[in-house]
Amino acid sequence: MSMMTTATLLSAALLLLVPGILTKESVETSPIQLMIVNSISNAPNVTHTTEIVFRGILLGAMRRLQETNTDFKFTYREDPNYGPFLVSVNGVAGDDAEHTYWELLVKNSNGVIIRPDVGIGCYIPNPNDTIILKFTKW
Ligand code: B12
Repeated sequence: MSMMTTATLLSAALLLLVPGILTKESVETSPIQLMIVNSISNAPNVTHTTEIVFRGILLGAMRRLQETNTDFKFTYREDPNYGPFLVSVNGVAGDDAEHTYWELLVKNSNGVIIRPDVGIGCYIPNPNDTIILKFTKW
């Protein structure tokens, strides 16, 4: 087979593959839980299920949940160095004067709770993680 024919065949094969890789239908999602805890008011915890794409960031899963569930709303502000800082969940906002904030914790599928060392824009949940957004004091 000539070099030319091989190159033509390869490009044809690529053209066939690329749309399959890029279409939205091929994006697989995994479930994660999002638990909202208010350790200050002691309001009952609320847990939602949402979806994460492969290696997707937590902020993406939170946006997906906000779009589909009217019981979940959040706001964030953009920090020049660290990116999105979670300011409020369902109207409850952290306040510097009162030393309150939304802490980000993660309970993995083995039940171990960690405190990620990055925020909602950088954290990449694992499938079946429970993300805990905990209103607390610093
Ligand atoms: C104090 C502090 C906090 C305080 C800030 C309160 C306040 N108003 O002062 C509180 C307790 C709220 C906090 C929270 C968190 N923090 Co903090 N925090 C710090 C710390 C120790 C000092 C920041 C500071 O005062 N700098 C000096 C001032 C003058 O500069 P500044 O730019 O104005 O500082 C602001 C930002 O740093 C911002 N900020 C603080 N933490 C975070 C985290 C994220 C993700 C963002 C976007 C912004 C942000 O708040 C500061 C005051 O407005 C730094 C570590 C360090 N030594 O720098 C970590 C640090 C910035 N925090 C960090 C983290 C991970 C968090 C949390 C995500 C922890 C968690 N798992 O919950 C949460 C944020 C959750 C959310 N709601 O989005 C990481 C960020 C790393 C990264 N690349 O994302 C750092 C670097 C520590 C670390 N683990 O390495 N934090």
